[in-house]
Amino acid sequence: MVLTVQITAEFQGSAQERAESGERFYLPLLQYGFGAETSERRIVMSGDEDGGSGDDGGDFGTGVVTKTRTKAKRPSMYRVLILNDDYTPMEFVVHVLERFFNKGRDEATQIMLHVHHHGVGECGIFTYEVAETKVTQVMDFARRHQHPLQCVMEKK
Ligand code: TYC
Repeated sequence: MVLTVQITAEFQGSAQERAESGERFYLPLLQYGFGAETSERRIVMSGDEDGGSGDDGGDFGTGVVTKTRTKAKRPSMYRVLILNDDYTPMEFVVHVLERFFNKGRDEATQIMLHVHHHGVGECGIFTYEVAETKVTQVMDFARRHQHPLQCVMEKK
């Protein structure tokens, strides 16, 4: 059976809002993705070309299909911070910043000195799972080396 699908389109919102929303509308064999010019409110399907005398028993197959909207949300971001203490060697902190946060020696040294003078400093900003992994890695590494270095995360 051949289905002719006619889309009656109407859309509210700017092109940017539409693109950012990740709007997608699926029909069998048809997909309207980002930036598509149409977003349906109502679908009219006219039935098989032979006028309805086929397998559908004369039903022309007119129907309304409801829309599936996929909202693409940006993930929340988390700051990973290290805290100052009186015992962890400066060189160890620089090494942590190089090893777990991919800092070069100069930037790692600047961050370490910032923490040393101000009490807290930012190692990087990550999604929840990545931030959690970094915190765990740093805390494990510090404990294994018997340093009291503390690493925490906070929502941005
Ligand atoms: N204050 C520590 C010292 O004087 C150095 C240090 C810097 C420790 C940064 C922790 O996150 C830290 N040895």
